[in-house]
Amino acid sequence: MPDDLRTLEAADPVVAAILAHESDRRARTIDLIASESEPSSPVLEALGSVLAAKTAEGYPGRRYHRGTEFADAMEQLAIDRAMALFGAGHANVQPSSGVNANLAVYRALLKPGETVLALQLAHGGHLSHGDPASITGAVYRFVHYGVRADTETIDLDQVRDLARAHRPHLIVTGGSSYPRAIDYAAFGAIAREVEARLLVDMAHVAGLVAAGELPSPVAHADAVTFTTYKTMLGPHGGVILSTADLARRIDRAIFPGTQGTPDFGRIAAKAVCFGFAAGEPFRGVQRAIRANAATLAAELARRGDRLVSGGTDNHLVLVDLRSRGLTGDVAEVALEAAGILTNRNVIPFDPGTPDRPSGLRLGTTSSAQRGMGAAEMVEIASLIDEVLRAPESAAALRPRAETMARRFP
Ligand code: DSN
Repeated sequence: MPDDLRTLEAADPVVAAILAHESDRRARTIDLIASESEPSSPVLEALGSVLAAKTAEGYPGRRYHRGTEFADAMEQLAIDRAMALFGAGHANVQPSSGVNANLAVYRALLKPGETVLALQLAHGGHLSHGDPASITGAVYRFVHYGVRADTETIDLDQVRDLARAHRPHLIVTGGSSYPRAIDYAAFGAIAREVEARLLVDMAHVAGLVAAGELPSPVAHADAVTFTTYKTMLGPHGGVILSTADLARRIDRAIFPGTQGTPDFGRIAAKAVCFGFAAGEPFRGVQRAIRANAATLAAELARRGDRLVSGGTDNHLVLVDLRSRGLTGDVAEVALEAAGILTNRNVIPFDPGTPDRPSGLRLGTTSSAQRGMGAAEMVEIASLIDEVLRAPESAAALRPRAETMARRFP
């Protein structure tokens, strides 16, 4: 390759320009998307490293291609770090996403058509927990539990009643928009009573669990899935933890069951992520994520917003916009015009639709990583309040958000 084509900027200035714009967009905006984090340089370096070019189906020591000694070393390192971090009997670090991780657990533990009991999407679950729009809902028979109407927290009595009535093969808990801590011990007891397996999807809260900020599900569940790009602060991708006796079934469900060759750049970046997650700086970020969420929730509530479940135990806040006469789609567009990124979200018992829901989901991972604290959460709550009072004038507030964002590069 000619020397002048060895850098991206020289080889493809169009792509380089889009990437430069994306970096600038991040620098100018305040990111409250609960499923995002800021990519660190070591994670990005590992992600785009030479290992990204390696093809090797199988597992360390059991590959279908040659030249795999360093791919093996990297995958084993990631596995060992993940097992140590969470105290798990087994880890599979190959899932390309959280959905793939869940799909593989279903494939490992269920036959098509078998019954699964899971948290419904609008009550905080996830599409891959048997939503009719997901392949998971087409292949398995899902029954859904929800939250109580009065507390908007998981109704454990309903979970127990449905488990006794339907005798599911698998019970699933966790999800994408549940702002409260989950009683994993209670789920473990219900699963044992009806002789079901238990899967905990901790995609959103894995970093808080790793840091000891939230209780761990590992001792109570047969399998635990999570993604590495939310509170874990790592690359896009998924992970499955399980008990040691399920190791072979889980591994075979990923390869050859549902995936081919893994992305070893991603596995290298996951190893970096797990290494970082074992240290004090990571725990400091996780404490800040929770503290920021608590402050943001309190400030919004003080300004009259109704929060689903009344607040938060984790990194996310779910705002019921009905008292403001708004829907989530209108709010997220107005907030983006003001330089604040969020996402519309269904809420429990939502009269709206996924495209026009009653809720707005906010998360504090990026803000904590960037060093924002209580004072910034007060200012952000004030900005959100002003935007939602007059969405049509949102763009006028953009300089305030941008000035704050630039103070925390
Ligand atoms: N599950 C989606 C979310 O929570 O936003 C993407 O990770």
